Amino acid sequence: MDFIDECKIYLKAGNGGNGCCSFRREKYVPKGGPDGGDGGSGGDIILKASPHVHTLLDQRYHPHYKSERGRHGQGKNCTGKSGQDLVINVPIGTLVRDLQTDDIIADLVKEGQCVIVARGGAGGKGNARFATSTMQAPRYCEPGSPGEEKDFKLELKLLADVGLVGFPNAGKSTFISRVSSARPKIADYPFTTLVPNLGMVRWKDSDFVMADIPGIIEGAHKGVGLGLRFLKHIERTRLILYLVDMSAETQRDPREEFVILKKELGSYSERLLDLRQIVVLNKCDLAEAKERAKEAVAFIKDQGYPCFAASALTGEGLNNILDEIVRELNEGKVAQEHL
Ligand SMILES: Nc1nc2c(ncn2[C@@H]2O[C@H](COP(=O)(O)OP(=O)(O)OP(=O)(O)O)[C@@H](O)[C@H]2O)c(=O)[nH]1
Ligand SMILES: [Mg+2]
Repeated sequence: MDFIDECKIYLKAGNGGNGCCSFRREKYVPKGGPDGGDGGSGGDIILKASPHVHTLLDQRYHPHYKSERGRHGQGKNCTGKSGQDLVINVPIGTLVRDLQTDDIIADLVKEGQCVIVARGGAGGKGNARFATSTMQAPRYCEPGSPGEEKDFKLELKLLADVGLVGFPNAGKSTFISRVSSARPKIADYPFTTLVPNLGMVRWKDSDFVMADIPGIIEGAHKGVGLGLRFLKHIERTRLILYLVDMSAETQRDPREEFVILKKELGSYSERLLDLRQIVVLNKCDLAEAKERAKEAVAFIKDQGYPCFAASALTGEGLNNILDEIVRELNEGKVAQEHL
């Protein structure tokens, strides 16, 4: 399934129905009064955050939506039926922007959260409403008002607590599959992961959501590799977990790898570097990796980051990392409560 995280949509809410101009006509009632009913209102268009939708695929392929118009009023004081509202389900984490102004209209972050993005037009009044003591037989009625029509941009930013960041092939997908329910594709070549994966982690008494995103390489901020566009999916996380490949295969100095990752994140958004960050030196089941890890641990700890040598493949060292993640997430929560 394609993973679509941006799209444009055009919405047209239903027009209101027209009011009706009519007079009571009955045998033996020579001058029946006005009895034209009001038009019904047009349906609204509503965006709703649903846990059953995971991408903006539907909206990308069907970018036009219309809700039902209100029915016209009728004689005998019959009000027209209102048009039905149209509810469009979008993934949790969808940001709604006005396409013209780029203003944020809504950020749908909770299950079931709704926003009316286009209001249906009001129904017009029927002539019965215009009758007064001096004007007993009004021959006019109102047309319905038009429903709102607008273009929007939808942008999905996943909601996760922890984001995995690393070069391609560092073992991010292996890591998430080891600690969570996620089962992404894992393979021995770069750019195996092309779309983000979310995984639910249960560790001791805590639950949190982890996001695995495609790998990042030097120059990603200039579009090299898959670029940095997937970083938007970790913008809302509270903690970044860097995975650095310690195997000799990479032919890169792991310290340099870490510096490049940070630089790329910073060039996407300085704010990412304000998040809590933990570094995992991965593939330490390999003898050569263990050796290389010693120097790297010192270098990274010197810069003030918690750093762990581990193996996503064998599971070695993962318990300590999960403990640290939970500790940092809880500390973050406490800090927020005191703001
Ligand atoms: N020896 C060893 N191999 C590992 C470890 N973790 C991952 N690998 C291997 O490294 C390769 C890449 O793993 P992935 O989990 O697909 O890496 P990734 O970071 O998700 O890669 P991309 O999706 O391309 O960014 C696979 O062949 C894994 O089996 C580890 O701890 N030790
Ligand atoms: Mg992967």
